[in-house]
Amino acid sequence: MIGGVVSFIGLGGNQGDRAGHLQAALLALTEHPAVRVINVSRVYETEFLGEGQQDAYLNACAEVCTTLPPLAFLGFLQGIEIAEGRRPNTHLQPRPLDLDILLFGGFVQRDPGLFLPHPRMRERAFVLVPLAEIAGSEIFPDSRETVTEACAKIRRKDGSGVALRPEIEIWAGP
Ligand code: PH2
Ligand code: MG
Ligand code: MG
Repeated sequence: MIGGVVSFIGLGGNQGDRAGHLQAALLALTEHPAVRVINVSRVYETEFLGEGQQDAYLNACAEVCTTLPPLAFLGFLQGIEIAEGRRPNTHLQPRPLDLDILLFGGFVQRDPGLFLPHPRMRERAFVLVPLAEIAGSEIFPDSRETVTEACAKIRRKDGSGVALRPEIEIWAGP
């Protein structure tokens, strides 16, 4: 694959074999001819953030390069979620796998089908902590702050509930 856009995605899940679903997602990404996985963060166990109570998530982030346009890339990610057993419309419910496009090149768009950068990522330590590992100096195209700066802010407000799980290893394949 020549050319393409660098994108960062958030991986998460809180149902079933959580590490197995993250691993399956990375292998599916690796196998797509128009996607190259460049880097993967370590895995964190994170307290559920949202209304009510849910089991803890595993979260990680990956840097990929793709020649797919953003909506086609999103469709591909949604296919992986479904292959891993996710039912449709389970946004606020427990799910085996959630794949979110966080950043897609320098794209800034408010399309309801795909907001870029991801609209809630700057409030979420479970996104920013793993992302800062692999993309600390990346600049948000809309606010001009770096991922490391955003991460430091959120850690001051709410650094709790995000625990590195170094024994859980996921890899992007050959
Ligand atoms: N995703 C959500 C809502 N809450 N909490 C954690 N810890 N990790 C997530 O990935 C997550 C969440 C919506 O996508
Ligand atoms: Mg999500
Ligand atoms: Mg999602």
